[in-house]
Amino acid sequence: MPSSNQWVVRFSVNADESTSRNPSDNVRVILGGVTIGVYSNTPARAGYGITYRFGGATLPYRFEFNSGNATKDLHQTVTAGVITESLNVRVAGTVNGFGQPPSLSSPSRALGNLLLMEYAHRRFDFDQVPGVNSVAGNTAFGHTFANIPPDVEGATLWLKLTAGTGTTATDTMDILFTDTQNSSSKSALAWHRSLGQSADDPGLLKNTPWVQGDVAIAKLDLSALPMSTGGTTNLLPLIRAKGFFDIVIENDTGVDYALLDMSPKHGALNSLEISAVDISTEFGKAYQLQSSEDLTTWVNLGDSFFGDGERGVKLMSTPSSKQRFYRLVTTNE
Ligand SMILES: [Ca+2]
Ligand SMILES: [Ca+2]
Repeated sequence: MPSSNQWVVRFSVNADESTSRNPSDNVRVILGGVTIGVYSNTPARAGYGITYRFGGATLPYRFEFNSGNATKDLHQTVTAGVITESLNVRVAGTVNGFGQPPSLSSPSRALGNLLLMEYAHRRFDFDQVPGVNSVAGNTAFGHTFANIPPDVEGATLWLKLTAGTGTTATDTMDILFTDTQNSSSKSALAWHRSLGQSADDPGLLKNTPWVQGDVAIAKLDLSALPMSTGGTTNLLPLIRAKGFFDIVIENDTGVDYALLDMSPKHGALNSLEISAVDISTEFGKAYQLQSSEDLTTWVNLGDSFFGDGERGVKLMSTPSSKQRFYRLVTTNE
């Protein structure tokens, strides 16, 4: 892979759709030397979609197929891993579970003015939890993501939040577009939610009140932000037009980090696609591996081969990230 900072790999582990599905079968997925999950051949679901983010130039990967019934059938499959460059990830603060010392947030000048004039009159930084370690309560956190490209196609905002010691049940999150015209007015406000359930909001993070010690990760699609009244709102047109947006959390809730993931740049040069299927064969029989996108039309994958009586894993490159099914047929019965 080209040397790059941020990559996203997406792939799926699919269940065995043959008659011999065994719930004790599983696939252990190891990426970069770390087990990221063990995915069971659960009858209740067809598969698992997995997204994993990593940095650096290479990603060692290993799939361990574990089966309780090593018959000649297909077991689970790992299909169509797609790796895309995700250069447009910005992390504000540090992803460290509210580690100390605090990371500085950087509200724009206009947002800084607004925080002082219309919010809590004092602001706090990442990793500062109101009421904890001498951080004052009834204060506000603000950060501005600036210099957003005008052609951004999608944006997901991740925030890790924890409730401090004050009256957190009234705590809120706002997204604003505070510029010089709006620097002393909440007319810049574009979206507003209560973190937990409140009188006029079912709760962004919880459907019960947000209370001291609660920790949650908010994952917010900025093209479909959930509103308290139901439905969603799309802030992307405004984000494209303004080139920035502001986040405000108030007033007794701390923020570990804010991560903005703009649409990954998809491109053939920067993608790598792999599939792995788990097969078992009987000695001396001829087999042909086939794949299908619709379970109706099947095409041969590679040449037919003779079974050796062992279980094994076949790796192959695949032409697209579409859902794909696999089967193993015998050709000399
Ligand atoms: Ca409060
Ligand atoms: Ca942090």
